[in-house]
Amino acid sequence: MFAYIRFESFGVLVMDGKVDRLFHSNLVLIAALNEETGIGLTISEFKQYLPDSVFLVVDGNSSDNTAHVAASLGAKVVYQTGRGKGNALSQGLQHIGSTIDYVILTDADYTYPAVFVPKMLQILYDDPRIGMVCGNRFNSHFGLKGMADLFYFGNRALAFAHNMLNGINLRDPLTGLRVVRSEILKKWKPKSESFDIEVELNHVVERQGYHIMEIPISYRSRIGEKKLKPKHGFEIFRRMLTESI
Ligand SMILES: Nc1nc2c(ncn2[C@@H]2O[C@H](COP(=O)(O)OP(=O)(O)OP(=O)(O)O)[C@@H](O)[C@H]2O)c(=O)[nH]1
Ligand SMILES: [Mg+2]
Repeated sequence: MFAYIRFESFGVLVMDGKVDRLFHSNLVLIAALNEETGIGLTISEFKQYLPDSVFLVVDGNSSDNTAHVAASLGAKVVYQTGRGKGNALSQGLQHIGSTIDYVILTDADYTYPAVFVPKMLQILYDDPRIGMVCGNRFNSHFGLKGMADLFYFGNRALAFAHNMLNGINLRDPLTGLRVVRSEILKKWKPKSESFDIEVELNHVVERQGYHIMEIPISYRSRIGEKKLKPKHGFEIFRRMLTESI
């Protein structure tokens, strides 16, 4: 049935490279605004690798079928009361159940391949000093074809500013694929309402005394309309400044 089955010392079952829950439980948290074309592919793919996880979609009152598609695939859907990606994730954090050990953050646009998540979880199981594992899109292992030039250069400039201002040295500080210990998130009340949420999260993890680790990932072109606009770069930069004070 399975090509190989291996028991880790602390009770995690790895089957064909998929991490299955015995003693650990995961929540996949997705902010989604008008993502009816990407949300189904995203949830289906993550379910292949994390069959026992709880899926929570915070829908930004989409005018399309996003919520319906997510619910039809078994995700719990909550409707956002505010606006912005950060606001949506903040609302989602309030739904982390007491049994959840790890929270997986990803986008609803099918950009982040789920295949990397079991390895990211494994890193957290293995090293209690690491609080968050991030998927690094800017690496030599995988060609980065999924990002338009303007956003590539914007990302690189903001990564440089992040590392200079905040002393947190990350190749991809704005990545949307993250696996985080739930105890970190349960103590966090985000200030960020928008796309600055990732910058704030990097600081929260470090301030709580944990390290952040990055692993190389591949990145696909998004399905559906992009919500991030060049103007959001200023919000992200402002958050870097306020977090560095
Ligand atoms: N609930 C909610 N989700 C949002 C909002 N704005 C963006 N999102 C979601 O946040 C995620 C990230 O937005 P994206 O447009 O993918 O931004 P990005 O990942 O920086 O850019 P690309 O994926 O490269 O286009 C997506 O799943 C969006 O649907 C919002 O106001 N409310
Ligand atoms: Mg995206």
